[in-house]
Amino acid sequence: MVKKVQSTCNFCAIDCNLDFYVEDGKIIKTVPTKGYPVNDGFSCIKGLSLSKQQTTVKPNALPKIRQADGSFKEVPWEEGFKYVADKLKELQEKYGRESVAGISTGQLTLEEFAIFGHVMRNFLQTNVDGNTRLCMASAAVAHKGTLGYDAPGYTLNDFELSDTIIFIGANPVVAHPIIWQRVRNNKIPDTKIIVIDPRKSETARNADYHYPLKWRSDLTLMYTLANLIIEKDYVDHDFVDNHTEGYEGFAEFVKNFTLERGSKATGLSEDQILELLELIHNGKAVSFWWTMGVNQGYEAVRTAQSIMNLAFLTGNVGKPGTGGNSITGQCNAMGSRLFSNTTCLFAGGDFADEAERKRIADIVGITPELMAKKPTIPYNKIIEGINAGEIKGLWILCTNPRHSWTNNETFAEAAKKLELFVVQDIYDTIESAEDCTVYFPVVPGIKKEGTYINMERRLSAMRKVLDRGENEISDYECILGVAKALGMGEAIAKWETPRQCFDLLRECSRGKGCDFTGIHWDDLTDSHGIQWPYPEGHEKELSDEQRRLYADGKFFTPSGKAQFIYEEPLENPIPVTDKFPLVFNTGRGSVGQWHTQSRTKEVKFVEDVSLKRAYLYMNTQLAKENDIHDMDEIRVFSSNGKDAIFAVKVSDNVQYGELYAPIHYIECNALTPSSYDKYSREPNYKGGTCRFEKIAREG
Ligand SMILES: Nc1nc2c(c(=O)[nH]1)N[C@H]1C(S)=C(S)[C@@H](COP(=O)(O)OP(=O)(O)OC[C@H]3O[C@@H](n4cnc5c(=O)[nH]c(N)nc54)[C@H](O)[C@@H]3O)O[C@H]1N2
Ligand SMILES: Nc1nc2c(c(=O)[nH]1)N[C@H]1C(S)=C(S)[C@@H](COP(=O)(O)OP(=O)(O)OC[C@H]3O[C@@H](n4cnc5c(=O)[nH]c(N)nc54)[C@H](O)[C@@H]3O)O[C@H]1N2
Ligand code: SF4
Ligand SMILES: [Mo]
Repeated sequence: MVKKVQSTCNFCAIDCNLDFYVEDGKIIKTVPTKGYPVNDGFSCIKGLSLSKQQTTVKPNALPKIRQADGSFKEVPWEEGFKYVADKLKELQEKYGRESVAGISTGQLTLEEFAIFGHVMRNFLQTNVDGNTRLCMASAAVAHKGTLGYDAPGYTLNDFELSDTIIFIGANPVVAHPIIWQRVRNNKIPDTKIIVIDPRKSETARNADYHYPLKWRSDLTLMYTLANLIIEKDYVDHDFVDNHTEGYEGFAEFVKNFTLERGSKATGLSEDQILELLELIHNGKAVSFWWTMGVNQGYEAVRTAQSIMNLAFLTGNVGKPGTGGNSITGQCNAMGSRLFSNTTCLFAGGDFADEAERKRIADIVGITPELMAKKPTIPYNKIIEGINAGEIKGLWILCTNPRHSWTNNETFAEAAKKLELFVVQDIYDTIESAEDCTVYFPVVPGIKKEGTYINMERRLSAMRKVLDRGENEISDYECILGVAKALGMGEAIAKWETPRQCFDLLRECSRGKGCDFTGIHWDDLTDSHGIQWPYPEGHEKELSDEQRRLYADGKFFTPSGKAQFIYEEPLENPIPVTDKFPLVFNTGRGSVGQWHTQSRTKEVKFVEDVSLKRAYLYMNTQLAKENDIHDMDEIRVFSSNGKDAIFAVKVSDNVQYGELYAPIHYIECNALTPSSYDKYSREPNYKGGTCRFEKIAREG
């Protein structure tokens, strides 16, 4: 008998739905779900190959504990839980509460990172940050300031309804193929696709206009455009007067951003900036979309806010095809921002708000004293804390920081210093597991269930496609096992299953921006997904399949108005110098490769076309001047003090002043800097500098 199970792809934040056909315990066919509002019968190669997870590389099903002689011993699950629970307690008793920490993720289910946040942040009263810090922290902080809540307002349909689509530091052709598909579905005559990216990315190559600005000059560009919009009176005064605050100060502030200054800072000609200005002015439905080219910078929060400012100025908010919009990275980064109990209480509340703490404590079944009292220390402080000998225990799940962390050798050093280092992953071959003291093997998404929230706030269901084998457990069960071994008792009594956990989170959302009290677990099975907000009692009026926020011009701030937030651009903390004359730009390399490649390595047709070694792109002219040919090797020296060897791909798609290294090779983050946005603490991943030496060819 063939059965069909609809589930959610757990790679990127589109959250495509797929129909898996299963026979005799095997997936025989995977078909993108027809009629699903997100991906309607399409998907990318990664979703189609989900059936490959753990087929060629599979850890044994039992946990492993490192022994005194360095070898691993497999133990029954109960013993693994007890070992980790005892060790966590022992370290806390010996070195203090915050001597243990966790690193969570935006790629697990809502329920999984919620229970992890509950155990670690509430019961153990310590720090847990997530890999979402590496990705969406800047957008989240920007949203909170400007909109009053971390609530991107758009729906994916807006790509089809916008006549002027502006991508800023975003490369959806590679990173979000379904977005590109939606752009191509756009039937509005003469739609303009505009890309602002120093690199002639795959998206820039397919766009109508490409503005190859200098790295990290976006903030000055946005302020210059704002100044011109105001000077020429292209302002939507009705929107600005009724729905925003801070316009006067902003208008005064941007006066200094003359066309001349903008041109000098960005390297774009004055004519190019004026052309862009007119494109924005002439568009009837203008949408701005930013991703990591903005979020991963040293003034990322302000840059993100400067993009939203342009949308407010021109009244491109809340209407079809408009918005200053943040594109999300990982499948459930949106969920983790609200439900990981790291930077805010469940559903977005403030740790300092006593009434809200009490409300949440009652729902999740603990006393308010056992609720986390403050936001976590950020990711970099966790790694620095380990290296300083203050943090002795670390538990990471569904992330591979030895590879993905910025200046990643600092993580390698840290890993060696830990007395307890738990790695919970679907592969024991990942770089981060090399120095772990405990390895928890868990099943991949196709064998579990839970809830995802995509970039347009849509909840969708992950449902069990394949049954589990002997001893195989999910992340949820694994964390629950440790929770029980810790003696959490009553404090974990309401958390027995993902379904129960979903009910708790649903109740936490009541009255908050993300209110989804109208959504029950079963509503999501075989569904079209449901966007938040979806409060109980309003189901009928909200039933349409594409909803955007802010159509009423109301924001989540106390005054209900959006805020103009702005600040003088900072000096670049890592300027190019004579010693390090090139920018070290980094990002995605291909549609088929996912981050640290642990998962996509299993996909044969991705492996077949991917280079097996680290490489980077170099401009043709620069290569010529240095007598470098395609696939020659160079040693790159970074201003972070490290060096690494790469093969060169010669290309005019990168500027003369940059090297572009795909992140899928561990060498890339050997060279990225320990530099962060000061508000979000997100790494300035794309802002390193370097020089290189050619390695002599043999023969
Ligand atoms: N195939 C694939 N898809 C993915 C992922 C993957 O690993 N593989 N990862 C997912 C995740 S988690 C994320 S966060 C997204 C990321 O999605 P994107 O942000 O679209 O991808 P990136 O390649 O990181 O960066 C986008 C662009 O930023 C540009 N950039 C660099 N510096 C600047 C600058 O100063 N200004 C401007 N304007 N642009 C700049 C880079 O040249 C690059 O083209 O992709 C998601 N999708
Ligand atoms: N230089 C540079 N560095 C970057 C970036 C950049 O643009 N430039 N981008 C940053 C961004 S945006 C991101 S999001 C990060 C991503 O960085 P990571 O999160 O470290 O990368 P992944 O390879 O996605 O790691 C996910 C891990 O989860 C495991 N896994 C998969 N499914 C499951 C599961 O169900 N349960 C468990 N427990 N494990 C599972 C996988 O095997 C893998 O080891 O990288 C960041 N690093
Ligand atoms: S990776 Fe993203 S675009 Fe590709 S199938 Fe999965 S959710 Fe869809
Ligand atoms: Mo990301």
